[in-house]
Amino acid sequence: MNRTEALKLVEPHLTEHRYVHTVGVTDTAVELAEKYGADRQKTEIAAIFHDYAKFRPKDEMRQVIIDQGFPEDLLEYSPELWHAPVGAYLVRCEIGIEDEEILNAIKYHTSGHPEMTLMEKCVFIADYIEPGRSFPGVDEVREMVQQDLNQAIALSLRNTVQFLMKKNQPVYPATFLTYNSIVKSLNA
Ligand code: DGI
Ligand code: FE
Ligand code: FE
Repeated sequence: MNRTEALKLVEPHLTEHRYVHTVGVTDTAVELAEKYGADRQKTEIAAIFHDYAKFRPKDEMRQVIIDQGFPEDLLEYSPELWHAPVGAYLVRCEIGIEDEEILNAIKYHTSGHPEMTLMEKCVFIADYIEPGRSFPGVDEVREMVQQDLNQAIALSLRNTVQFLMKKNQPVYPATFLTYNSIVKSLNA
């Protein structure tokens, strides 16, 4: 599947705004894959499908999480977290992508996880810094990603945790575990 074919498959599942975001994530992730040496084609496909399930009804996502045996603690946290694992599942069933690395990059694109591969990191941080994003702190992360991919991820996670805390929202434990793992590796 090439870029054009993949974009055609994802487009009907997204709003126009989210489609533009997806193209931004894809271009950014591919640039990072080339810079840091991740597989270009796989990174591109993962980025194109990363938000595939973003607009599925909550009830459908909840059911997939239960039926597929995904961690049920997800259901106690923001539904914003659900589209990542559910997306990986649906991309396998509906698009036929079987590559585990691609599916994992989709599955973990929101919280990350403590042992992210290079490709997962490229998709994760591209989602945060693509050109359409304009929240406080994003430029600092854009600059950092040119120097050090892990530092950039640590910064983005710090921002996300602070953002959630300021809004009095709970933080999903995997987000903390990802943050801890990256910060420990920086200090090692
Ligand atoms: O799907 P996108 O908007 O492109 O980006 P995303 O998949 O990173 O989702 C971001 C949303 O998820 C944002 O509303 C904050 C929320 N989120 C991210 N990490 C956590 C979280 N919500 C909770 N409750 N806990 C988290 O750890
Ligand atoms: Fe997302
Ligand atoms: Fe996204």
